[in-house]
Amino acid sequence: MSASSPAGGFPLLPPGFRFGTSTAAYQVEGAVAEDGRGPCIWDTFSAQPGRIVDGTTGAVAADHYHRVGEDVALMKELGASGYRFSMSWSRIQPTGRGRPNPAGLAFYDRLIDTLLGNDIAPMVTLYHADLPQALEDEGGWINRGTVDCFAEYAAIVGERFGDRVEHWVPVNEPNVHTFLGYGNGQQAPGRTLMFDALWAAHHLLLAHGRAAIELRRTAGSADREVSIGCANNHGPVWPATDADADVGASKIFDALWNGMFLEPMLLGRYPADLMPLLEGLAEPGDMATIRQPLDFYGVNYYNPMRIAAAHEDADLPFDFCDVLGYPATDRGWPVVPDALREWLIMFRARYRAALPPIMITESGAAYNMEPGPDGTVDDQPRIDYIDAHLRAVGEAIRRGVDIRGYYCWSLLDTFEWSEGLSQRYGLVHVDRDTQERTPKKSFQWYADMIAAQPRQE
Ligand code: BGP
Repeated sequence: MSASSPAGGFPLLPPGFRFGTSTAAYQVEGAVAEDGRGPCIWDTFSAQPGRIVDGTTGAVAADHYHRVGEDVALMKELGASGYRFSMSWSRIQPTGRGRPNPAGLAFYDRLIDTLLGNDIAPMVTLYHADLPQALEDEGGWINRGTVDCFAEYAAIVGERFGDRVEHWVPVNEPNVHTFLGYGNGQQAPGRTLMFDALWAAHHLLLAHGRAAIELRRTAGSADREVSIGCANNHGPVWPATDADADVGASKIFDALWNGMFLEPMLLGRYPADLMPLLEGLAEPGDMATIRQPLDFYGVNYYNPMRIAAAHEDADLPFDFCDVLGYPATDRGWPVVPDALREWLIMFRARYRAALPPIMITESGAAYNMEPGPDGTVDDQPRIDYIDAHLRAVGEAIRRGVDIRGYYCWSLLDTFEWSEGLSQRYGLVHVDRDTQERTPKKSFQWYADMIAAQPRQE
């Protein structure tokens, strides 16, 4: 099987650039009721009829919990030097507070040690959308007390794994979690608070800051490097037309989606345009807590968004429009690699001195090919997607943006949140019945591409 690169040759990135893959606990682990793990909001949400398009849950997902050895062997075969995964908070603290569960800690010991034994650097996300249900029952991220629990969890994890883990991400995509989890209810915990969800945004940002402090205290030491970043979902926001109303609506949406999360982390303040909406969220000292030194800035990029002004009686001031004129993934998202390049260049131009080196902490596409008669999975569109996005990253680097790595979403076909098992993002195909792993054509391409990179002197 030949894995061809569309533009001929492979995209080449600077020596030392890190290639990895990315997953999240609830999306791959399964084993939701094993070894003392407590329930999380996704267990509850996915069990409710009508929440998940195909009626599935993450109860088994990709069964990664039982297949760590096999999955790390696949990463090794890929030649990846990094793996970004998340820890399940409710595996470590079943109710989100108190004494840690030894079996939960032992699972991550095993995963981390297996990675290190194969020269793969772990990047650990502490929280990827899976709040312990017991904390949701007390108000979840709307409740400021959840932040204190998160700081305690971060200290447990930092103390236990800090001797082996260098790269840390406290919170994955606080914007997605706020707006889809607490704003419109499309994801767990399924609450529809509209603008009141902004409390969740503030508390997730505070959780990022408090955890960063705890990780530096527990995981870092005089003879130990610790590298703390973030993984924020970003994408350019385009106005649907150049009419003033659409341009205005797209600016508000851009501030909410992009600015509201990056400006507190980088500058210690919310975007001025949003201040009327955010009045009263921050207590004294909060913004300084949120603005912790970052060793890298993680960008999760999928696609640009197109926004129009909503009609007057709508709940929100903006409407989401299709981005037309581009190919789409099987998930329906437009494929626009140039938008990644442009966003990265704009990002650097706007925040220059405040911006640490960038990591692409997620990038990938859903294409749902199944194995053909000869058993191979021909997912050439995923190759084209990754190839083009890596070239976009390379061009941004040549234009002066400091980007150090790319973590493809995802290693495996995952439980894809409200899409359930219906969307496949993996470089490796997972049979939903047998859990058999079949590396796709894109896996071979990613491996060949990594092998073709210039070596560091
Ligand atoms: C990101 C999440 C991932 C993954 C990915 C694909 O927002 O961090 O967990 O789900 O999106 O998502 P989508 O299918 O919505 O593009």
